[in-house]
Amino acid sequence: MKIDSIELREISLPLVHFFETSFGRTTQRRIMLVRVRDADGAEGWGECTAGEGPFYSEEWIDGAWGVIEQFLAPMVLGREIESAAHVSSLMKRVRGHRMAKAAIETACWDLEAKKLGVPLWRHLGGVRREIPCGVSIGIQDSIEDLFAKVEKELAAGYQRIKIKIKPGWDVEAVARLRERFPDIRLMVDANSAYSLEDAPLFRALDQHRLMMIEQPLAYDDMYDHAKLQAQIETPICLDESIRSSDDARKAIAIGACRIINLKLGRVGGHFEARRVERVCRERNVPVWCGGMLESGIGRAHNIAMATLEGFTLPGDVSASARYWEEDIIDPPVEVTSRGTIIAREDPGIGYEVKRARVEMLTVRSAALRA
Ligand code: OSB
Ligand code: MG
Repeated sequence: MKIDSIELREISLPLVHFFETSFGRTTQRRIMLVRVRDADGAEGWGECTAGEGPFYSEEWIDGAWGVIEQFLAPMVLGREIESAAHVSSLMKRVRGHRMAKAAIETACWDLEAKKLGVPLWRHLGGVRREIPCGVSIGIQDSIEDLFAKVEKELAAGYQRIKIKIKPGWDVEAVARLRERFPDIRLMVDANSAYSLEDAPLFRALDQHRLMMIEQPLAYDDMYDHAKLQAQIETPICLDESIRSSDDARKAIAIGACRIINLKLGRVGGHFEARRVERVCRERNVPVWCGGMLESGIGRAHNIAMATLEGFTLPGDVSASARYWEEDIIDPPVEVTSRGTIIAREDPGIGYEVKRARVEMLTVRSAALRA
């Protein structure tokens, strides 16, 4: 394939409910979409998962926009590319900026699958058409608000509940939740809000039969996570710390985690995500699909990835309606009463991009050509 044009768009999309983590509260998403086109006019869509600010990781929307315009797009445009699996290697000279790379790379996969007339999930080698889903519930203003949220999601059928924690909203919230819902599959995500000195707090969490504790320590750490894992029973799941299949291999080898949250943007796209999945599968380490408050385009890519064999635990991929009044894809992502999403058989990402809606939401755009 040969990419003739890369179109960037920023859309502005308000969340139905604010989402709060240990690193901040989001009410309005700024989302960068990428559309790639080849000489035949075929197109593919990707979404950049960089946030509004450099708080989850170093990447953020304006940084990603700049690095794509100045460096990444010129490395891909006009080049004869064997397949979507080769797109990452073209951008290798740029260090980091994985979410920016993934936005382009995943768009190329959508384009390739559409040209082949196959659904992206099958093209990636997915084996499971129906994927198990959980929800990620942000930090709430009160425990009553948290109970109400959890009740609503359980009623909708979701298979596991993840709550965000931070100092001051942790053991107590978990203990109260566990008391109220003794049998649910429950886990917590700290987004790096603690240090090894907080080991006693994590030992206290051990009593509450959590499925896992996600990213308790620093975003760029593995060593301290290994020390913490040795002191607690509950499996540690790494999110922020795993940026590549090499990271996954090393983290597993030193005992820094027993589960991995896999996010397409964080590892640079589908090619590297498949490698992470393989490293984990070969070592019997379960993976699950993380979320970044994506619009339908990013969500559709997540669904495709989550059909791979190693994705054995419920992910943070949930219905469009939990995030948006109206999504930018048709149909919106829906979840069955069993708490699953069924991957679609239409070519590529399998959902139609609502062009008029995207146009209406666009706050800036750029058209890059070879
Ligand atoms: O750490 O998993 C995370 C959202 C933004 C940034 C980081 C994270 C999250 C979530 C939300 O947990 C998952 C989702 O529902 O999209
Ligand atoms: Mg996380």
